[in-house]
Amino acid sequence: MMPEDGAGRQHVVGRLRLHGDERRRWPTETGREGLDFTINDESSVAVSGDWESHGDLVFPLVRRIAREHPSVHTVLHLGDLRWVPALRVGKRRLHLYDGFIPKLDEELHRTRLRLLLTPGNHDDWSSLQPAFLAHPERPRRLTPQIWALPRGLRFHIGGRAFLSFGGAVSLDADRGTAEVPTDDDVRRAAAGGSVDVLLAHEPPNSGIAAVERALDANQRWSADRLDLSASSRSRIDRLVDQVRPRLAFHAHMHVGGRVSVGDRTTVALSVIGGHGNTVILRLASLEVDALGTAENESDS
Ligand SMILES: [Mn+2]
Repeated sequence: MMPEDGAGRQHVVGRLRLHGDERRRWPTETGREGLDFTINDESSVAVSGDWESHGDLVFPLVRRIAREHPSVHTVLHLGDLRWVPALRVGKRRLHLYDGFIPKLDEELHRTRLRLLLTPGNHDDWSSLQPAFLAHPERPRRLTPQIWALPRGLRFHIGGRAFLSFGGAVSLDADRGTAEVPTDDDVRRAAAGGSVDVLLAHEPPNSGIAAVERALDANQRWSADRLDLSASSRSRIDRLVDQVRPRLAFHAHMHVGGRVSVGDRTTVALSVIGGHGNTVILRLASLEVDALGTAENESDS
């Protein structure tokens, strides 16, 4: 007899399969092609940093977003889900990290949330890069509820212009170049002009103290990796200078923080379990609230 969790997993994995037109479905309300992703006049979205496949912390968070912010339909995720496609072993599919991705998809399905991923260095670029090269103009649907956004993709939610710019230099190890944004990527991404919100995995050098402390406490990282990281961060600076976002979100450093210069704000999102992993972005005002802040509370 099949054990209960085995049966459950079979169900989850079965729902995960995408066929033909399902794979081509856009993250729009009708599923048709288009870069306005607004669902039912969305007024706010969740923005979240590194989840690192920690299901025990992530699944309660997903349920909390749905419970405390019922009008939110979208999680903008800034990378390092640790997304990796299923491995085929004979006729079976094996999902790494204790089935984190199928389980996450099931939680998102149950809570009626979709997740738009700005990939990090710990998402699988050996799969993402060829897909993005083939179709740089469109999101790649990874599961029924999860789409990955090509580097440089622009889209709209609730009347706001977003630019997704995924990837970053790994600090702990050399994982090749596919994860790293290039000068060409910056040029192409900037060509469309200014945006309201930049979504990046790699941080710009915005002066957030916690980010600078994380980089200064660098004994575990080699000088080579730190140099590559510095040049990658300066590319994000150039992108910010050119697209002039009112709000620039990033992840990757596993610390939270925020800095404002004039009317421009940079927000660093922490790793799951840290303070400030997830925030709520109100689209009309571009105000950023802590999770759990009542939706009308600061409307004065
Ligand atoms: Mn990262």
